[in-house]
Amino acid sequence: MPLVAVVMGSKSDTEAMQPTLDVLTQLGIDYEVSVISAHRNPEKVRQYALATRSRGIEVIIAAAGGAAHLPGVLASWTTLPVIGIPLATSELQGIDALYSIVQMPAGVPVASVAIGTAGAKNAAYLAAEILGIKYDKIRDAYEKYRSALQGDSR
Ligand code: RP5
Repeated sequence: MPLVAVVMGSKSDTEAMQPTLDVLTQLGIDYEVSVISAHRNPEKVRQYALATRSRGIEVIIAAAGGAAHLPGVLASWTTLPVIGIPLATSELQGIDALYSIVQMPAGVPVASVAIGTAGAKNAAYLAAEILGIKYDKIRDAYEKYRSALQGDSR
């Protein structure tokens, strides 16, 4: 059963999101992937978000470019943690998405990671940290990864 819901605003976001999926796979975290546009299909976003917890989802990773309202709208319909990834898909190269995601009004938080590949990977690592509180296997896998970083002399 998937623990992480990965949601993106457009099919065109797929390539940018691959690093997230790769890291989740490497850490042995089950996930599902959905493409739902917050502006083209807001009702679907609502229904999807409302059903996540009862389906066993524990963390939502939501990626969008441009005005990037998807993470915030998902967060408005659930109290599960939402991690937003600002994508560099517009003329503003993700600065717009970053500001949108990071500037949520008080009370409805969205955790924002960086623009680009580092952010896409970190969303998965952050999800692992959250899930690692409850799941020893995920914590072990993530801690192994972190230990390996110490020998990385780049
Ligand atoms: C956002 O706008 C999507 O996340 C994507 O990054 C960007 C362009 O997507 P389209 O709606 O043009 O497919 O909503």
